[in-house]
Amino acid sequence: MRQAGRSLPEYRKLREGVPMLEACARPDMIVEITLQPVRRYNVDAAIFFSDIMVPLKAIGVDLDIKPGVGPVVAEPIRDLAATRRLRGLEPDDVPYVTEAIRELVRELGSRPLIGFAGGPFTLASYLIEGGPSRHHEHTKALMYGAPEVWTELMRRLSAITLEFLRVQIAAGASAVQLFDSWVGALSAEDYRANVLPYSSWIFAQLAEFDVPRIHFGVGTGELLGLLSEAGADVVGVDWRVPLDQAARRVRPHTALQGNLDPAVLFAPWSVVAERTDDVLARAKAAEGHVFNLGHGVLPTTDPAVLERLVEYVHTQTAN
Ligand code: 1CP
Repeated sequence: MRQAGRSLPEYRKLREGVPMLEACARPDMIVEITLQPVRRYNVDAAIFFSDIMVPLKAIGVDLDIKPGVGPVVAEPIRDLAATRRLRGLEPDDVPYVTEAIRELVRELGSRPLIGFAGGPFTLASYLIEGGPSRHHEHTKALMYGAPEVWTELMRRLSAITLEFLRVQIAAGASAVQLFDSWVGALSAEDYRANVLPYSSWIFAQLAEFDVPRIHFGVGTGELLGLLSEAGADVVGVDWRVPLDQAARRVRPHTALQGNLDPAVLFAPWSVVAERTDDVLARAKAAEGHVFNLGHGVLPTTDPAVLERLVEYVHTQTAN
């Protein structure tokens, strides 16, 4: 999840004076930051250090990732002309991704590396709104009011996302996650009509590779069935829906990922342990489970608690 390493002092030290997007374009930094949480927490998989905005920056979109804010786009995209200026992504646009992943695969040995990309709705929201948004009002205005622009934007973003994932798979990533983080802002009907066709296309194109595909969004209790219908092997669940209920909402043979509330890590350890037991117990109803938080690690989380959590999950799940 985003910011897994940000709670670490060694991460903050390494990032001192290096802007986020610069760190994402330097293979040495990508490798080191990806490995930091693996070393510290002994997690079973590494998540590639990058950001969902990296491929958009790589094709020339004028954007920055501002500390304490997130992605900010200089000229929001709201018409057909601006949409048509979004060109396709080529592997040569992101040579640092290929280089870093090859090196990481060597360093990680048998431990899997999870690659990722942003989902089309979430990327569209940043481009249309110009930055993080609570209500996604400009995005919805365009989706409802200018369907030809929406379609063109979703097509182009889906192609960019697919290529970004392909580059990561080609370099050796062993699983991929599509973060359509903000689709929970949509009703099931709007999701089905305006986003599902594009996510389905991305997952269908990925089927030719032998890598598990994970699909995640926040606040998607009402959309879990559709997120699995898009073609994912694993659906990520935030903390709002218990995993036994989530298991009934996804298609058969779909595994679940999640779903401890990241804020629970601030409660006394007895509560963390109890909630973790509850997640693990409910996950038995699912056809496969990847233990995780329900969203990103909060930056002020105590690394010692995360360390203890990973150890606890390992003990509780050891046969
Ligand atoms: O810890 C890691 O190494 C994980 C790598 C990672 C991932 C998987 C980062 C680094 N970003 C992401 C994905 C990402 N980026 C998502 C999808 C996952 C999620 O829902 O959390 C999203 C929505 C973004 C966009 C983004 N980038 C935001 C959110 C802004 C908002 O709208 O609320 C923010 C704050 C960023 C910056 C960012 N990306 C990653 C880090 C470590 C940071 C913090 C920047 C910094 O430390 O300077």
